[in-house]
Amino acid sequence: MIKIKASEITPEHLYRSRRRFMVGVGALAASVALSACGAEDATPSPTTNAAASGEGTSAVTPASIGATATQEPVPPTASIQSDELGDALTDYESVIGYNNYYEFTTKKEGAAKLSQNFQSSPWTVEVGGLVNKPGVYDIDDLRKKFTRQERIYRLRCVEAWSMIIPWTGFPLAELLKEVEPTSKAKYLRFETLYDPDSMPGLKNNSYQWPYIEGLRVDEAMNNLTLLATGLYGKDLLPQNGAPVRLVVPWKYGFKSIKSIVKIDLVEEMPVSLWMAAAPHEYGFYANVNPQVDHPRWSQGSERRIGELGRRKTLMFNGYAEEVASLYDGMDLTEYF
Ligand SMILES: Nc1nc2c(c(=O)[nH]1)N[C@H]1C(S)=C(S)[C@@H](COP(=O)(O)O)O[C@H]1N2
Ligand SMILES: [Mo]
Repeated sequence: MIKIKASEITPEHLYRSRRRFMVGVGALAASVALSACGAEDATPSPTTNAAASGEGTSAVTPASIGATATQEPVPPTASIQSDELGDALTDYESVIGYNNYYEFTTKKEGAAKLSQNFQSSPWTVEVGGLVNKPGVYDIDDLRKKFTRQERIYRLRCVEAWSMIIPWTGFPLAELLKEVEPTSKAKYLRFETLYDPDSMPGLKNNSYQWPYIEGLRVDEAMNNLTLLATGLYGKDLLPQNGAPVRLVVPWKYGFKSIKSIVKIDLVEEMPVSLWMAAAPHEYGFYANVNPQVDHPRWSQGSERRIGELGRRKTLMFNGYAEEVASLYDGMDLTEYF
């Protein structure tokens, strides 16, 4: 089937408008149906479906969000189906069916099935270290406390494939303001759940578990940096990092750590799982950069899931305007 570019069917002012903030009314069913329509034969087939989450898909009103806030705000109406550069959303089935989640498996089409009984509730996130107000947050309290927004972001995996995903979540900066990092805090260290009983991939001893990631405090404070609790207007499914994961759209996908149980403010640069596994291949920064190739492959282009052919990879994944100044004066070949 011939793919009609979203830019051809979406009014200029809509798809050109910068980031979209939404509060929670819209036509979920229409949006998902239309997106699924755009699915291509080349996309991998999912091994599970949304019904597995047990979440309803009915529209939520702003009032009901204020009341319980346990359900995701619904995604934008069917007229918004692209990111701010006009790229069409990746279809839902691919987003939930083609995943990297090594705690379950290294096979992208296997993560959905192997994680389908993963218990993401009850769940707490411990925030501590160099902060004035450490706390243990229940996931339901996080959802109530911080107004969730929709952010349509490009996800660029270091393996040179990419997707466009409509996340729901809140800026990490809001949580940081709450815990008040001290002046000594320079980095954040994130940790994924370590549960060998439910995560069969933890038997893979090529990696040092738990999965760890890190950000500099100023990167974490950037308005683009999101703690996501949903996508396509539904709660996250396990394979996408339920119940809460990081999304840092200008960095390679592996920085966007899933199923977070702990966030520590620290003085020293954390060593991530990938830095420990292959330090010459994966650095701390991992900013998307078409000029710095992976030792084993080019980062100059990427395969957008659902499309044939390749696209040019953009500096900072297209978010240079928002983030380039964070790295002023740094040699990005050295700090890769
Ligand atoms: N805990 C954990 N987080 C993780 C991973 C993982 O294996 N474990 N994979 C990363 C990689 S390599 C990518 S590309 C993204 C994929 O996110 P998605 O499956 O939701 O698209 O998650 C990242 N976060
Ligand atoms: Mo990735």
